[in-house]
Amino acid sequence: MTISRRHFLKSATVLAGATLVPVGAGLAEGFAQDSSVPSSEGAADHTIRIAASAIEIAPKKVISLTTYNGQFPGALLRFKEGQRVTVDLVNDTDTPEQLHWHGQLVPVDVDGAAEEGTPYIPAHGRRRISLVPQPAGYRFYHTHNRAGADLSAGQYGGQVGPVYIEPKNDPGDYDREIFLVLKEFEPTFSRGGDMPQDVLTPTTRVKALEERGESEMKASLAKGMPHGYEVGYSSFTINGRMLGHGEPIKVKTGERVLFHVLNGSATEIRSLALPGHVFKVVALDGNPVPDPATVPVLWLGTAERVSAMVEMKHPGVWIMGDTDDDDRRHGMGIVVEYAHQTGKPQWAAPPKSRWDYTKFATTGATLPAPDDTFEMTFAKENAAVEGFNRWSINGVAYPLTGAMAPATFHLHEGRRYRVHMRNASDDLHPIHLHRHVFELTNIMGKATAGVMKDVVMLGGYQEVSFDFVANNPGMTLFHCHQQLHMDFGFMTLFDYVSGQ
Ligand SMILES: [Cu+2]
Repeated sequence: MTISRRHFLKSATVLAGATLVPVGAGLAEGFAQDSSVPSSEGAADHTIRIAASAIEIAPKKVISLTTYNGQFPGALLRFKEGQRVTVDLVNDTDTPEQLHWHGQLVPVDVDGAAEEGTPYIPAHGRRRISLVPQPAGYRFYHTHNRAGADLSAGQYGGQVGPVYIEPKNDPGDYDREIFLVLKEFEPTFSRGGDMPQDVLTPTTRVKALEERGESEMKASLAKGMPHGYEVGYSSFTINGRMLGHGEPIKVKTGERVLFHVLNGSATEIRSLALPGHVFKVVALDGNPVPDPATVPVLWLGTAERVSAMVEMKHPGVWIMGDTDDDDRRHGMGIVVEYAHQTGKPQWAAPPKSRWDYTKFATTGATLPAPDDTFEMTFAKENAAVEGFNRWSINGVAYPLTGAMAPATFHLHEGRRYRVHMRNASDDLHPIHLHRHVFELTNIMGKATAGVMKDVVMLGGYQEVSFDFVANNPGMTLFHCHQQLHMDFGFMTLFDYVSGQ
C-alpha cells in the first residue's frame, strides 16, 4: 500500500525519548536534527561533523566523547532507496577518520574502511561523498577507526548513528516507528576472561573445536600467559540516556509500535525485553525475514539490528531493558508509559530465552548450490599482544595497523559463495561482511534459508555458514565486529578477480 498522508502523520517516526512529533521532510524532529541543507548548488544533502562533545547521559552526568554533530546518537538519517545523496564529512578532530555506511551496498571509495582503501577524512579536513542508498531497511553509520588500546577511540566513543532507507513500497502495517540505539560508555579494561554468555540456541559445541580451544588455553596458561584484556563499562544508555533519565516512550493501548533496535556497542552482546509484551520480529539487520516469529527477548550482537512489532496491550509503566540486572541497573533501559498510567516503572524478568536465527527462516526451502566454499577457522592466542588476545583466521592475524593488506579470498563477480566459519574459541563473535548482504545457510548442522543479514553471531566452539553473491566489485572487508577482536587480528579481505 502507498502511504497516505494520514498514515504518514500517524506513523510519526521518533527517536524514543525525544518529543513525539510527526515527520516533516522525512527527518524526525525532536530526534536531534542533522545538518540537512536544501539540495542546491554547492550544498550537500547532509553534513556530518566529527568533533569532541560533552554529552549528558543523566542529570549532571556529562561525558566527553567524539560524536557526530555534537550529539549522541548521531542524527537519524532517512534516505530513499535508490535516490542518490551527497554527504559532507567534516572532521574537526586531530585524528584522520573513517565513516562506515554499515549494511549498505556501496563502493569502496565511500564504504568507510581504510583496510579496503577508502580515503580517510583528514584531521581538520573534509570529504564530500555521494552514494545511492540501498538496500531498504535499518542501516547505520559508525566510525571504522582502529582503537587498539585507546578506549576513547573507535566505537568506544560516540560515533554511531542510525540510518533508515525507506523502501519504495512500505507495507506500513504499524502505528508508529521508534528507533532505539543501545550503547555503553565509560569503558575500562579488565582481565580474567570474559563472562560466557548464554545467548544462542542450540548450545551444543563442536567437539574438535572445543578440544583445540581448550588445549591452546592450557598451553598458554602453562606458559604463564594470563587471559587477555576484556572491556567493561560503568554506564549504559538507550538513545544516549541512562534508564530513568530520558523521556519515556509514550504509548496507547492497542497501538502497534515498530521498534528499530540497534546494538551500537563496541564490544557487548545486548538483550532487550518489555515485561508483559512480546516482540514480533519482522526484519533482521534491516532485511525483512521470511517468517516473522514472536519472541519474549531480543538478542543483538554488536552492530546487529532487529526491527520488531509490539502490540501495546498491557497497560502500565514499564521498564524496557536489558535482561542483565546489573547492566539494566546501570542504565540499559528506557521507560514505556501507557496513556493515563502513573507510578514507578516496573520490571519483571521475562521467561528464559535464547536466540535462534532459524526461527525466522523459510521452512523447507532449497538453496542454490554455491560455486565455491571458503573454509575459515577462528582462533585466539591468549594475551599474545601486550596483554591483548590475538585473533586469527586460518592462522593469520590481520596486521595491527588498520592499513590495507593483500586479500586472502578471491571472488568472481556473479558467483555465489559459501563461507563456512568454525570458531575454535569460547567467545561469541558477531561476524560482519562489508558491502554485501549474506544469507544464513547453516547453523550448527541445521540447514536454513531466507534470513538475510550483514552480521551474524557465531557462538563459542560453534559453526555457522552463510552464502553471498559477489555482486559489488572491490575490496571487501570481513571481520568480527567486537572492537577488541577486530583490532587485534580478526579481519580479512576478499577481492574480485577475473579469469579462472
Ligand atoms: Cu569476535
